[in-house]
Order: sequence, then C-alpha cells, then structure tokens
Amino acid sequence: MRGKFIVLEGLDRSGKSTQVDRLIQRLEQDGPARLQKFPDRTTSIGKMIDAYLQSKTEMDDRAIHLLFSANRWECSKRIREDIAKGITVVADRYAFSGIAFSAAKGLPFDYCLAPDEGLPLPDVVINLSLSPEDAAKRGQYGEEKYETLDMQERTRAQFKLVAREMERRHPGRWKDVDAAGSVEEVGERIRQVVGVEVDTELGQLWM
Ligand code: DGP
Repeated sequence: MRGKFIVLEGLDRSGKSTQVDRLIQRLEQDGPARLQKFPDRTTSIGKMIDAYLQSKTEMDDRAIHLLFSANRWECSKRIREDIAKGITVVADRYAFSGIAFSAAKGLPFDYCLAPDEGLPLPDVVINLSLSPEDAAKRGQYGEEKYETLDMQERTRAQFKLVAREMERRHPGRWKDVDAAGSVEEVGERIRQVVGVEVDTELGQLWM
C-alpha cells in the first residue's frame, strides 16, 4: 500500500511546524513517515532562497517565484519514490504557499500557479487558519523577508483564493482547520481530518 502525501499550510505563527512534528510522531505509530520542509534550504537552490529570505541577496519577484517552484520539483522525485515504498510524506508548506506569497506581492494568480503544474498532488492539504487578532497575540514576527503584518494580511487573502482554486480543481482535498487554541486542541482537529481514503495512484497538481 502506498504512503500518503499530507501537506500543512498556513501563515507564519499559525503553529504549523509544531503540528507537523506532532503529526509525524503520531503517524509513525502506524508506519513509516517523514518530514519534507519547503523551502528545503539544504539544496543549492534552497541556499539561494535562504539568502533571499534573509535579505542577503535581492531577486526579481518572478525569479524567486521560479526558484521556490524549482526547489519543489527537485524534491518531487524522492517524494514520489517514498510514497510508492509506503512511506507517508508530510510537507511543511508546498505549492500553495508559493502562490499565496507571490500573488500577495502582486504577481498574477495564474502566473503563480503555472510552474507547479504536474507536481505530486497532496491527498489532503491542512490549512491552519488564524484570525489576525489571534496571530497578534502570539508575539512579534521574526526577521525574515515576508514577516510583516501587511504581507501576512495580503497572503491570508490569497490563501482564500488558493482554497477556492483547489476546491474547483481537486474537490475535497483542502481542509481549513482553526489554529486557535492549545497545541492539543489543534492537534485533535488535525487528527480528525487527516484520516482520508486515498486513490491508488498519486495524482498531479492542477491536472
Ligand atoms: P518557513 O521556512 O516555513 O518559515 O518559510 C519561509 C518563508 O518563505 C515564509 O515567510 C513563507 C515563504 N514561502 C514559502 N514557500 C514559498 C514560495 O513557494 N514562494 C514564496 N514567494 N514564498 C514562500
């Protein structure tokens, strides 16, 4: 039986990384599971992305958009292989962040979507949603490029459009999960939506 491909999305401070770790620990009780973080900053493309996010280099908006996508493509072969072997892959961010963040900077939505067409299609996307008020209670943003209130607000609006696009093209796979509450409460909400039935074959994104 193949592994599942599960994606967690959400804004900075939504608790995504904490929940990804908890989810993997729980999944490992039933079989092999591994984390795939995006951007994967360990590859040579990932190092360019890392320098950009830390404002060590400047980059044209389209150039960085394509690098984020290239980073997903370079990891996609291993994702497919692992899933075929029965390993469940949990991605911390994926193509949906790619669209939401770049569209929030003003790039056309359809342009943002195009380079990821054909990537492995997640069986389920868990979008941790948090109101601006609850996000503000979690403290200051960090130092990286997009970690400002204005950028996060615009990205939040774009995530709603991404959700609509997913519902249109791949109905039933996008799950909004309320990220307000304790780590345990949010973890329980995730547990309830993650047990999906999967198709025999892994699909292709946007196709
Ligand atoms: P993280 O390592 O999860 O903190 O993500 C780093 C930052 O990069 C975060 O602000 C979200 C942003 N990001 C993640 N993926 C993409 C992408 O594909 N495109 C763009 N433009 N930004 C992204």
